[in-house]
Amino acid sequence: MASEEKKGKKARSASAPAQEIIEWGMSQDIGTCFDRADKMKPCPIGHSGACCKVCHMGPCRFVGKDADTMKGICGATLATISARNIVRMAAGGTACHGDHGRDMVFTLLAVANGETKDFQIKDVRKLYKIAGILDIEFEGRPVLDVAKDVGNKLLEDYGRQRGEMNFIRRAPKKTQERWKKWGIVPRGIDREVAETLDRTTMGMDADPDSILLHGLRNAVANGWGGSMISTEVTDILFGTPMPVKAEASLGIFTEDEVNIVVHGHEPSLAETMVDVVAEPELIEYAKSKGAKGINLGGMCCTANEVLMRHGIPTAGGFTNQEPAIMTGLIDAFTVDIQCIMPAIVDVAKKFHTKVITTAEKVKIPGAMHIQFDEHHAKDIARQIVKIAIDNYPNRTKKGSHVTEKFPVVAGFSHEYIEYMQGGRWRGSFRPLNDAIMAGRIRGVVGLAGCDSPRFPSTGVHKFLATELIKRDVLIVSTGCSSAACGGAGYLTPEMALEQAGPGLREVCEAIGIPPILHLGACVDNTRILTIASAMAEEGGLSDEIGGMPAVGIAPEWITEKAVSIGMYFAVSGVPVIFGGESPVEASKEVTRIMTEVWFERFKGALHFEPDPEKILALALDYIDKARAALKLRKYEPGKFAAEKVLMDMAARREIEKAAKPHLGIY
Ligand code: NFS
Ligand code: SF4
Repeated sequence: MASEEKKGKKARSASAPAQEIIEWGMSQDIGTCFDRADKMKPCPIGHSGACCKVCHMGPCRFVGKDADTMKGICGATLATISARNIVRMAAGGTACHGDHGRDMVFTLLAVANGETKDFQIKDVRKLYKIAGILDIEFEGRPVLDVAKDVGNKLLEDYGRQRGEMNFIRRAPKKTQERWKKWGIVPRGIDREVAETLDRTTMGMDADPDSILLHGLRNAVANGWGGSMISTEVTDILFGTPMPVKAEASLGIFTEDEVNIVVHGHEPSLAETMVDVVAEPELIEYAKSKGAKGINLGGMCCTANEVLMRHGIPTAGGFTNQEPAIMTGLIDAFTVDIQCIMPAIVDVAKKFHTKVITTAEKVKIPGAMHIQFDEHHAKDIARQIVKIAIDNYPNRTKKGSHVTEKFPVVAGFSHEYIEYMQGGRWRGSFRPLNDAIMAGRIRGVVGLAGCDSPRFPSTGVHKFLATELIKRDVLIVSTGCSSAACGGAGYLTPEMALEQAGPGLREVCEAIGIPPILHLGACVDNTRILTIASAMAEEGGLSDEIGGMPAVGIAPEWITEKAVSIGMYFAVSGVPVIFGGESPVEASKEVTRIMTEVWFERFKGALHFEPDPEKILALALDYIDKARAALKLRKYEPGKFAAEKVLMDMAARREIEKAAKPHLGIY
């Protein structure tokens, strides 16, 4: 071990506050995922997709120079088992996002059926928009009746055995035709997940192309199913996001307030916490224990949900969860579902922090469990806040308290992006398309996915974010990538002035937006799908999602959800590049199918590329080739074609003044 590492100085995170806390932790012998990542080297056979363990004759390991020609005990080839492995990962991801969406629908139905008073329909316009897409009559009907029909219709997407999922119709016609041609329009979310597991067990589908095609069907069931349902129903219940100012970093916690973290993915409990921490009785109770007030902070995608809608500060993404507790300032660390490291309980034991699990399907030995129930949401949230307040006087051990934090602007929904390009009455995607056609904006990158302890975490996000905007690429970001960009100070409009290329800067200044638009949680990647569909419909670029000068990048991905997301973007027509080593590295055949064959069929692909410089080059190459294929002006920095002047804020306000008071943003 190098002496720097011994002293705990090895770069773990590209975020200075996180690095400071992690170093302090190492000096105190408090281990984190970073230390465990050093010790736990991945098995190279499984890591590269060359191990099959779907039956107990194995695991069969395809190693050595004849790996390409060897067979498992059942006769399966390396390509077969490698394809099976990756689509099984994608099935896990679709199940996660699907279940999350299902829970949101149950909450919507609880509201519609009058079973809870703790939630309402906050965005009726969005409800009507979705009702319209689902062919549900809404005019003149009671809102809750419409909500009930919407909820029940979306629930059908889970159990449908034959036919097509509802939101497939939102994709451009040409994109849908490609799915139909290859027989991969999903029927129901649960059915596609179950069939993935069925097809990939011993003695089932042995054709790698066929296995991977079903993997794509399973992925469509996520992107145009579970995740999209989650985004839309969450907007209906809690409001469609509009830009908000907030703060990011591990420096958001305060010494003189009760600090409560909401971590996970589902917004229901977190939304309720936002309400109850403002209740005067609870604030008084906090004061009675010596605190000045109550400070709520988010983590991972639950953070993104309440950041987008309420400006609740975010403490960051996946790798920040243990360091957050190491500040010594967290009185209650509340978790719901997904991406929760069981290790938080071990770190919490070294401080006074109470870890509280709240989901029936996520329990952690050593944590306190308080079951969330949407029928009694506020009572449960109050109970948790009281526990945190009671725990405030127990802070004894000093942690590593950092104070540096960064301003962020978040809250860019599909609807707001449309609105910002012309106001409520003239909103469209025309200005964005025009800016791309004119070469002001070279292309669009969706920067998404996790942050990983296997890199200096968040570092590749930061590198790509700055290098891309410098080259006039507009970034839309989600999930922990947004947390990484926020924690680096990149989510402000000023960033455009400082770092963006001349064309992108001009567009950002005219509209008043940052060059990196925070679109929300990982389920909100579906906002990118609907934005891309709207751009296709607007005209002037590609008439389908495929062929757009757009690329998806998940440079530090770690989860099965990320694999499912990567696949649904690929099959929707977006070339996707994942960082890190490839989980199908062992099979050239599977790698070829996922890049070349998928590109021929769907105009999308899923690459794995560990070198950040090469990720950047590959993304720009895809963008420039798409521009050339669309016969758009060749991108040259600082040189653009004349185009219609973008509507600025002042012009938009003029239109707004003339209009009726607006009920929503679309
Ligand atoms: Ni997405 Fe959000 Fe983060 Fe990765 Fe996990 S929190 S759902 S999976 S680690 S980006
Ligand atoms: Fe080996 Fe075939 Fe069993 Fe896989 S399914 S473990 S390749 S025998």
